[in-house]
Amino acid sequence: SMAEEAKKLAGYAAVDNHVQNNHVVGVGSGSTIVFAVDRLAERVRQEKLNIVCVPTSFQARQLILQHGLTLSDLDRHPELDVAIDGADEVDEALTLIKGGGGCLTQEKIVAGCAKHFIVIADFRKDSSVLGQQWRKGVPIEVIPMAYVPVSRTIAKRFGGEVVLRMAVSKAGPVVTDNSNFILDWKFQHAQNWTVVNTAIKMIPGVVETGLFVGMAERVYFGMEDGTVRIRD
Ligand code: DER
Repeated sequence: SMAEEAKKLAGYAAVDNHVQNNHVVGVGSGSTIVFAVDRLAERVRQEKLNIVCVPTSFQARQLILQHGLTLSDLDRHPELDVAIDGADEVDEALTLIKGGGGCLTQEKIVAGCAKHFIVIADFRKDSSVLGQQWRKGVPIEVIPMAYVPVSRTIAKRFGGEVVLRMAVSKAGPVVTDNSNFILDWKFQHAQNWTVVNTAIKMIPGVVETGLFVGMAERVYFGMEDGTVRIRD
């Protein structure tokens, strides 16, 4: 489909422009990153690159292993050369909503350990303000025993509606790679995301938010016309 082709364009551009020999590479989660990992494995084979990969989820770990790439971790490599990951939506200031796939916590940790955090996305994620196209709200990872008070506090302080993310192929709520729950905060209008992100993180029981503020260095958008648009 057009969106799949656009994901491939973005993934290839990011890997070709930012991964070099002897690099430690953070590998994101979701569907767009699959194209980036395909390209990474192709370049490793063709150019005999010596790189190691740090995953951001069980899914990313499987991708790394399935592609025969070298798996590593933050114990061995607490500082990465580059992290590449997708996003659910990007605004003009490069603030991201992430967590559509429920992997936001390890994604943010790995992104924060990288010298360069590079985002790859198809044209559907390219917004001027958050909420314009992504309608599922901001994912927030919470400690399970606290999800009700955290939900109430967010709704009371910031408005909108907060919903516990329920699993599709499992009875009950989604359980993250870190054994936590996910809340989706359907905000009503754009906010000062720096202030809101900090305020939500301070609520006891909140593990992490899907608001990536001031973290992305550059975003590669694959476009409908086969071009790649760069925002940085
Ligand atoms: O859940 C996540 O954080 C993913 O990285 C998401 O932001 C992008 O997933 P996609 O590439 O499948 O749209």
